[in-house]
Amino acid sequence: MYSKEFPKAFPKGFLWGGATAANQIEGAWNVADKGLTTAEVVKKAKNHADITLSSVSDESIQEAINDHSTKNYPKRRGIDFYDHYKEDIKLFAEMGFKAFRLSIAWARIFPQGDEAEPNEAGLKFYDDVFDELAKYGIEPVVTLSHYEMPLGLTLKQNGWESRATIDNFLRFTKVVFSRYRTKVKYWMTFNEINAATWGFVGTGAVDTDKTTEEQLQIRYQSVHHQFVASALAVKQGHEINSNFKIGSMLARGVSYPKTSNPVDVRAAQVVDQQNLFFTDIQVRGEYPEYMNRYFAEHNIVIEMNEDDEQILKEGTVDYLSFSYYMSNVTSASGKADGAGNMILGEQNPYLETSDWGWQIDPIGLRITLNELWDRYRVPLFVVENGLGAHDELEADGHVHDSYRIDYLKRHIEQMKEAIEDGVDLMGYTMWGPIDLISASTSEMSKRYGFIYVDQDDDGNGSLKRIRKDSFEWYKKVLESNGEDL
Ligand code: BGP
Repeated sequence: MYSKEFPKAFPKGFLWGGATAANQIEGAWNVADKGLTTAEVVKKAKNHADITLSSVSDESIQEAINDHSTKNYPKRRGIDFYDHYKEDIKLFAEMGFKAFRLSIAWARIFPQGDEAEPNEAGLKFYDDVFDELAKYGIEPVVTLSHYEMPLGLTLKQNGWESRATIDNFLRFTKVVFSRYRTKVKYWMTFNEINAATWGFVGTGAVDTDKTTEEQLQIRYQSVHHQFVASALAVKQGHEINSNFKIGSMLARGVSYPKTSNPVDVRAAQVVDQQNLFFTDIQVRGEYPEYMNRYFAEHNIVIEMNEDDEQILKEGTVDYLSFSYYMSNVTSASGKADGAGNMILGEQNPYLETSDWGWQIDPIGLRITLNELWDRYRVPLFVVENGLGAHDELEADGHVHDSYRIDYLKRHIEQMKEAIEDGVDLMGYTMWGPIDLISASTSEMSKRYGFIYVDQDDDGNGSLKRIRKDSFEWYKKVLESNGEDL
């Protein structure tokens, strides 16, 4: 007879909380000697169709450098977390956060990316933030590079296209690992590392004047440099503090075939492999075979140093974190035009969509968790998930966001199912606990938060923080460790 117990609840110490990124919340873009970042030269766009993530050119960067407005470049103002962090962290503590994911803006520490000495004022800011979190027993979960790098490195060496950027990054990581050695335990290297295949936002490399084939070459070469940098950072971090937990971060969505026709099933498998390629390297420590054929068929040649393969083997991550917003549908004949999604995929007739057309699929999260656990057998961490919506501040002074509660509740239920399936899940930091600037469109009106921020798309508003209905709901969820949904 075979009968074993299985977990029936979220584990003790589960890292409940919320996630943000420096360039979407901090503001203070030119304060305390901070340098300009790649995120701060990407213009405001009204919707996804308006932007392709590779749309930055040499000319538009020059234009951005000369234009000091935060109206055209909202990521320069964020929600002014820089001056509101105490108030914001207090609100997170009130909800009972166990963890808060944030990123360090590399350009606060090395303004141009390659100075001889780090910028003390930048380091001090994060000291203050971590100390404030510690007051409430909230664990910081730190992303070392979240969709940005010092613009100086783009201007000088086209970002991650250059191998030299690995050394720049490792000097930055050494400084922050050492400085925050006792304040931060959980780290991750690159946010949504697969974003490198979308262009500038991930690579910091300008490639708009290139052919599609040349772009692929630049993007895969850039991400190879990130793989090496990530692996070396994992090793470096463990040498500085062997208790550090350093993870990878992937934008993940399960890929469904449009029909049971094997050609569709195969097409979905290819999309999946293109996605899992990144974690295959960061978790398993080597390039997967299926990419050799892909590279050959697209004339991509990855330049590697002799010891790169060894570095990748030795620098595998402690845990795998990922963002989950949606699933994808793929067919052999269809057009992956992004109809139902952020970047790719076709519409799924069984799913509802968000105000921005992202397909809502809680069961897909359970499937994803099971798949990732089966494939990798390392602890998993959901570090982004949430609903971007148009919220209304109503006459009674409140935001009644029952749709957000519904979205999060259904995803948390499926996480619990996955835990009962046997998945080792460390935590859940939903995306944007406080309203922030959208990564893709730079809108303020695409809101994810439990906390409303009084600011419009042009930057008008008092920046006042207001608790939404979901605030009280999440508090209850955390108090009950995920039991009371
Ligand atoms: C992820 C990014 C985040 C983020 C989120 C929501 O891809 O890691 O930075 O913002 O998506 O996307 P958006 O802001 O475009 O709604």
